[in-house]
Amino acid sequence: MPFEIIRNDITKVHADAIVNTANVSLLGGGGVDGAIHRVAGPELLAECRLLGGCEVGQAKMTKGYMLPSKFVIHTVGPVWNDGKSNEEKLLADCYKNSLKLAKENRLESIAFPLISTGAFGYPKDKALKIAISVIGDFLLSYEMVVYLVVFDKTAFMLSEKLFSSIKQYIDEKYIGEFASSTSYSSSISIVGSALNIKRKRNLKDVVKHMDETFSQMLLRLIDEKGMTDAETYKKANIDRRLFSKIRNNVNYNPSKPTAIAFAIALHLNLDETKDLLLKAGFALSRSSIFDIIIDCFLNEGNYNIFEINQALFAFDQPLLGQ
Ligand code: AR6
Repeated sequence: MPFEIIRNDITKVHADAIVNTANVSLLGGGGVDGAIHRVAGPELLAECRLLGGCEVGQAKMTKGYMLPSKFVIHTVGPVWNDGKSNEEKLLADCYKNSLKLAKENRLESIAFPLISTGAFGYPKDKALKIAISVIGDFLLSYEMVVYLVVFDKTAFMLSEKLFSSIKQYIDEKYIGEFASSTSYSSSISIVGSALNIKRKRNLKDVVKHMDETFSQMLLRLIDEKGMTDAETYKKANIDRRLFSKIRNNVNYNPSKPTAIAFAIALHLNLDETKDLLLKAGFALSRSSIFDIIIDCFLNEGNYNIFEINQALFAFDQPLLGQ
């Protein structure tokens, strides 16, 4: 998956580069900075001394020494004051400049911590939104694997308002394990009743495309929507190689999150999403939190896969994409 949110200690992440939340001196500190220097060893500090510090929002690169990552990209986040002191732009610059350095050095993967959200006090939900938006934009035009590594509990991941509106949606829709089969390969009748939404599609169209496989339907929809392959797999958070497998194998069987990711990329409505899922043998169910969150976003017409993944992560659900 090109963009992944993971829960881990960033010093343990195997990526071409990990990003350090440094300070302007680049001579070490606490938090991520302290952890990285401890694992990398004294040679890292020796190289940092040669860099002459770093301005807020900028980024500089060193080797990774004893770390599992080859490189460390040091960036300096803004200290949170009141939100009116250019913090947002400076934080976005940290992500942009780190990604730019990674691109210039042809790195294939990079792992970010949530910059500024520790000692520098940036509110985590706001910081996460900026991270997701900058990384998401970058991945629409460049191929790289980007990890966002979070360390602690996940409730902070969403603003209180978004979290409670999704929670309320789940509470209203969820019908419990006992009420229906949660099987992802449920039959058509479950698809029809699962979310109790009226079907809106042309019967002629349905009959005409009855024999299509998942791959055929996907490729047809891409054409019909006037999208390119690259646009589609990027918006689906799907790796180019996986996409070409699907394109080249008429009988390809995707996982459920992959199939939904394409539905999101193609801006399908709920019925169209169900049709596409059915081609892969899946359905949406009211006894699956994952399915209800997807339904919630489709209902809102929010097709930003990174925001959907942020919500799925916050509710401990699998993410969309590969
Ligand atoms: N792996 C992943 N995330 C971590 C780890 C870890 N090992 N440790 C902490 N976090 P911070 P800042 C999370 O304080 O706010 C240093 O002294 C942590 O929970 O590292 O940009 C520097 O020298 C938080 O969400 O960075 C600077 O002076 C996030 O990483 C100053 O702190 C960032 O926390 C930079 O402060």
